[in-house]
Amino acid sequence: MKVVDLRSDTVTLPTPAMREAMARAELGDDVYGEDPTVARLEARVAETLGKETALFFPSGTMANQASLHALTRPGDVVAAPAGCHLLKYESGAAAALAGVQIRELGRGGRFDAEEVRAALAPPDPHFAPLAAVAVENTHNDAGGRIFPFERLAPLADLARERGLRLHLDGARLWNAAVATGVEPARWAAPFDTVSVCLSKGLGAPVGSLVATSGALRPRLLRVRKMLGGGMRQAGVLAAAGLYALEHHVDRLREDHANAARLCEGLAALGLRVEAPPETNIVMFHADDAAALQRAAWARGVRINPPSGTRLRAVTHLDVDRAGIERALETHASCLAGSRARSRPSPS
Ligand code: TLP
Repeated sequence: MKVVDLRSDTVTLPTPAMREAMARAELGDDVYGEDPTVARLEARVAETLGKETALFFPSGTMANQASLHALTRPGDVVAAPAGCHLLKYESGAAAALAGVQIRELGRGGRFDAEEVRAALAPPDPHFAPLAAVAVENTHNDAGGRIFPFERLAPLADLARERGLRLHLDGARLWNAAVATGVEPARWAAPFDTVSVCLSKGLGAPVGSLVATSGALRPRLLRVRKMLGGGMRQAGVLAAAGLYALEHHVDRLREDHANAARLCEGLAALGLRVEAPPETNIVMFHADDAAALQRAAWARGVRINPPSGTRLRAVTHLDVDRAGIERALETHASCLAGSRARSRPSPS
């Protein structure tokens, strides 16, 4: 039985053509700056995001944390959307490594310049200064929600006025770009650092980049080395990323269509879906979420382990429309089974 794995878009396996590109990659030692394939990937991502340079990292977490490190000093405050990956899913790294405090703003992945202004501390030694603002686009915990494009210009104005640095966690920026038709470079423009992932919807096995200015590159390079992220013949991985950028960006719209179908089907089964997905993540609720997740798993359909009644399903390259239909049939039969069991037996 083929497993339908909807836990995350991180679970994709490299396709045969991607493996082929990896096998053929020209290599060198990237800590010496000598891997030509890494150099090509960095140049390609810098150009796509409209930045002077980009730096290859082993993970999105390291890319985010190195960016925070480069933009702040210990004791600073970073404003970021409530439920942001930086705070919720990076194991306390912002506090432990950059030594910053994260102040959560807004709801559902969104906030605006006025909320940032209200978070500015008066120039008084009692208060930690707000040094940077982070946006997450798309926002994972808010169900792949897209940050409103029109809120970026006021944020950039405020950042200029108050000397704030701006970081974008763009792990799924490609999804936002495909869903809105707004080019990645336009999304990236106001930010000092932009982290993007190759190992989510794009289907590469490993890899993230931080796109930034030439001035910030040496600092990021040093932090990457401190964190143990200097990789040697990393061109083998960069080749997968180059392949993914060439072949797997436009198809993200299929994942978005599959997420919409999944949402509609789950709602038809009587499950509460939080909102119609804007990209590839569906957040939904079941009374006994843990039991539903376990029962579906036993039938070969995997969704993320629940938090309370909340469940997450993410569509991606390795699940086609037939897989989505199977996930829906499986959920229907699991729910029918649990309803039958909870019916009082005739005495
Ligand atoms: N997200 C993972 C888990 O860590 C929750 C997932 O399955 O969605 N930024 C965002 C917005 C992310 O969603 C993730 C991964 C990262 C950064 C970190 O990327 P990695 O896993 O490469 O460290």
